[in-house]
Amino acid sequence: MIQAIQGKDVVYKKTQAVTYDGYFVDSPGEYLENRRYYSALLVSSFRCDVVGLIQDSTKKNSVYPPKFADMFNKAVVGIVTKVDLENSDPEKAEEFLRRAGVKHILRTSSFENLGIDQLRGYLSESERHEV
Ligand SMILES: Nc1nc2c(ncn2[C@@H]2O[C@H](COP(=O)(O)OP(=O)(O)OP(=O)(O)O)[C@@H](O)[C@H]2O)c(=O)[nH]1
Ligand SMILES: [Mg+2]
Repeated sequence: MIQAIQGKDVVYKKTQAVTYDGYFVDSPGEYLENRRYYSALLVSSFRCDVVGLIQDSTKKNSVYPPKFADMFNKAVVGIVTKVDLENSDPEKAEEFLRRAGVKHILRTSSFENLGIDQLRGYLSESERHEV
């Protein structure tokens, strides 16, 4: 996703730790799976303008607990991914994100370049977004 937003070639690279790429801070998905790591996510987001919560639209479940978004006390955007796949269920993905307290949600595919311009546009206006 970060590669696609920056117009780079999309190549698979597992996020092993909290990393930086341009204006982006990336965190391993595992940090969401264990509540002990929530504090690491909070600290990592401290100087960010926007937090993006990613929801894979092919998944039957979600790692986000109710109102997870409120923890950050800043603008949060919900990013539904992999809408290019046949088994994609964007409605369900949006439901998970809304339950997590996300109000603004975009449907995307990094592979097919869907929703990426909209996401880039949202992020470039991020200073004007309300919490
Ligand atoms: N079909 C499809 N597959 C995608 C898309 N974006 C990513 N993938 C694939 O999904 C898998 C996981 O993608 P990542 O972007 O690494 O996911 P992540 O959430 O960063 O995962 P971690 O780094 O492990 O936390 C990889 O095999 C990607 O190639 C997409 O838009 N469409
Ligand atoms: Mg990653």
